[in-house]
Amino acid sequence: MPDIRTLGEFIVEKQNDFPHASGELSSLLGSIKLAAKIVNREINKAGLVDITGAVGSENVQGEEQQKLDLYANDKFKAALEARDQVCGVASEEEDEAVAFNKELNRNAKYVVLMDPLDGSSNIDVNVSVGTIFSIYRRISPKGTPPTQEDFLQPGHRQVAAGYVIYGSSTMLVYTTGNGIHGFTYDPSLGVFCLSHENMRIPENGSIYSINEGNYIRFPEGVKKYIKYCQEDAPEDNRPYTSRYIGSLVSDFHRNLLKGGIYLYPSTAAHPNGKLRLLYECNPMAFLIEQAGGLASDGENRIMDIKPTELHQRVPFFVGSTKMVRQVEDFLKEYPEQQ
Ligand code: AHM
Ligand code: MG
Repeated sequence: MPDIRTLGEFIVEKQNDFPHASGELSSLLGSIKLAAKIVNREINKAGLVDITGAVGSENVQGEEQQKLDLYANDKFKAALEARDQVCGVASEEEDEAVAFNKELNRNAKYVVLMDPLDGSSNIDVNVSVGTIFSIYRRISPKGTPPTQEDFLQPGHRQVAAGYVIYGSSTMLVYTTGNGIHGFTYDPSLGVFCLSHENMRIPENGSIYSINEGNYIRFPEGVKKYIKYCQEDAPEDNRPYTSRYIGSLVSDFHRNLLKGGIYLYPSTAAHPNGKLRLLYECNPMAFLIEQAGGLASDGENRIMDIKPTELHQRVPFFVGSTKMVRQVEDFLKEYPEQQ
């Protein structure tokens, strides 16, 4: 028998590292694992059944929702509610945070923020998409419905975070603050198997990932950084390679393994950046820091930003430490005229 360690076993093993762990977080992660399998099954069928394509409604940010977005949202919500460890969720697909009403849920200590299917416009063209999640301990007292305060916590208070990448293989990557671990799904067994224990991002990399179509309206510092990436400087591995999938989880995952930087600065269409602080940037920031990298809004550490709104957007620069620092330096050197 090969020595397979499943995600379930690994979570329990790690739980034993915390002397007073009650198993609630393990059970919560178990519900994410279950929903991921269900969504994975549906994504694999995309194109076979009439489930892809826009459903015709728009979400709170005016973006067209895809059918699978809604499907993933429902499945993750249902799985989180069923295990009674979560009192409420906030989701990219929901205008307001959702409180779970069952008494057991009202007595639960965690809230979850998630983007159930990020990059979903890629599904119709068979490109990888992902689920992103972020877990906090609630601030409001148990037994009451969760409040805004529970959802608007800075990223450094996260208890756990992770993503599922539905790619050429499906993987679940998570952290509880003790390193970041990746599990590859074996569909024949129906289990996630430990494949990437304690991932570390190289301190420097040679991949930059940005939607260069928006170049004209990038801040001056970002334009200068892109030119720097393209310069011929073989001693520094430049010119760097440009790689952009347009699916945050996939771009992040590649750069994590190979070393690189993902950038989503302010643009004409998105003056505050496009990505959402609470359920896209913060979880990725927690993961990258656990892997030895950095996440910044160009000036501040992402996880130190005090959120003011559920669907707040921020400029996002994430990846290898040296590369993120370099962008920050360019932004400092070329400040925007107000
Ligand atoms: P979404 O949450 O509506 O799917 O948008 C987030 C996605 C990210 O996955 C991706 O990195 C980015 O939007 C791509 O944006 P753009 O098409 O503007 O380059
Ligand atoms: Mg998204």
